[in-house]
Amino acid sequence: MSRLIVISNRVSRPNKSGNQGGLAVALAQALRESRGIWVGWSGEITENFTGHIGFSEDEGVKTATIDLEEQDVDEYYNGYANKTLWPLFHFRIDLAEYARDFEGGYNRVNQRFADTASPLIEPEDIIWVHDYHMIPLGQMLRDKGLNNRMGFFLHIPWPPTRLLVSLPHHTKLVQTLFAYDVVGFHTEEWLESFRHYIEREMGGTVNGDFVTLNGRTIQAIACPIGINAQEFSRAAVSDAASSMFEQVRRSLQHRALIVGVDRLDYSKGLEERFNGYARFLKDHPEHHRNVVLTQIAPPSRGEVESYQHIRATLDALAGRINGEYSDVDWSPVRYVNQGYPRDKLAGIYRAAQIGLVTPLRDGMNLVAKEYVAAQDPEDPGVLILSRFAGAATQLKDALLINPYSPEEVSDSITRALAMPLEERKRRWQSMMKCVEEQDISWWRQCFTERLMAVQREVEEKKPQ
Ligand code: ADQ
Repeated sequence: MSRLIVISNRVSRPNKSGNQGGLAVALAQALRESRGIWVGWSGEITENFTGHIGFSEDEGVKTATIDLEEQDVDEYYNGYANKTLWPLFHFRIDLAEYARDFEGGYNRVNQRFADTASPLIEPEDIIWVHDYHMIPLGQMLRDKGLNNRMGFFLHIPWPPTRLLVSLPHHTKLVQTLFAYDVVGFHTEEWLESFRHYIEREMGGTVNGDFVTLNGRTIQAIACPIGINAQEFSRAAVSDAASSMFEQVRRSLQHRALIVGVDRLDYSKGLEERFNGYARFLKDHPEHHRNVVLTQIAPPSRGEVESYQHIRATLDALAGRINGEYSDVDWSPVRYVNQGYPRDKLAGIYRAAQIGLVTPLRDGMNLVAKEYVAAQDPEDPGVLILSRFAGAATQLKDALLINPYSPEEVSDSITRALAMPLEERKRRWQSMMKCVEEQDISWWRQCFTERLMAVQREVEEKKPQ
């Protein structure tokens, strides 16, 4: 069996902290089941880049990390990745910043990762590169003479062609994806946008899963990421989860809990969620004192101005809603800026009658799946989900809404609060089936089996 080499921006250990992005959570689980190495940035800053590789092994996951210089982090991570690509790929060209330094830093750091990873890679290894931080890495590894099977997975949306063309040198960046053998997206919609760009903007051709550009053919596929559903369901009834469940329920004094859990990011539709909830309170005085919205939102990417801005906006909104509607013994919003360990988080999800997930764009959204997995089968809560999350293509029995509409958010809360047990169960069972069947192992196999097949085809041709 070939080793799996995973390369992604950050290498982190999900069990050690409660505050992890979905990619980190998913990859640790995937790597634990393989004998691979995870290569990435340590998260540390060094004064002068030396290329020194720090090796370690933790809970069966081998890691190889490098430290980056402050300028690298500014230009590559805060800059090109999070000020340019993230907003653009989430359809927010109004927030995207285009600076030559960012692009230079992005390429320089990707070259550093290529220099770090290449000596660790053996000919039979399968290389799996992750996300928008690392798009050109595959091409850089090829330039070093690596002939391995190589795949790339994009965890965020692929934007419509008309938006992507606003990126300076967009063709140059997209061209580098053709160094991989398989390129994966979460949904057909993102895949469709990619194909559209290749055909219309670059003059390439599409034939089923095969996409050809300048004589090079790759496979582009849709393969939705899942969670470790069994483990998460188990976590939801663990001691830690149960005591969290009790603590939350006690504090609610029989009020219904609506829960939101997101990194503090403008793509998650938090402002729209708060506005929708305010609309619900305005339209439904009969529900005052009966509900509480707990929004858990650990800050992320605080170096980036648009994130400071969303934080200030939400602070003000939470304060305004509470100021307007609170009574001496009831506040409609609990706004929490911290992360929780996964078992406690599972207990919070289980205590909530409604999971409110309203991203304006989201590659997939794992919170929606975690909420489903944490429910009590005998008394499940209702998932309200933005139709603009990749997860909406799978979780069709959620209450699917347009998060830009405060009325739809408000109406869906009213509907969820009144939903009969039988309907809740029916919807939950259908969603849970999907969450269990298309889980994290299914996702990994979906992608790596394609990658293995590429090698077989090459090998089969050799004897001729
Ligand atoms: P994210 O944008 O980080 O991931 P998401 O998929 O929702 O979004 O994953 C967030 C993860 O962080 C979840 O596992 C959640 O439990 C955890 N988390 C969030 N807040 C937390 C808190 N307060 N305490 C503890 N844990 C918390 C990116 C893409 C998504 C895609 C994933 C995976 O933006 O669209 O689903 O990658 O591909």
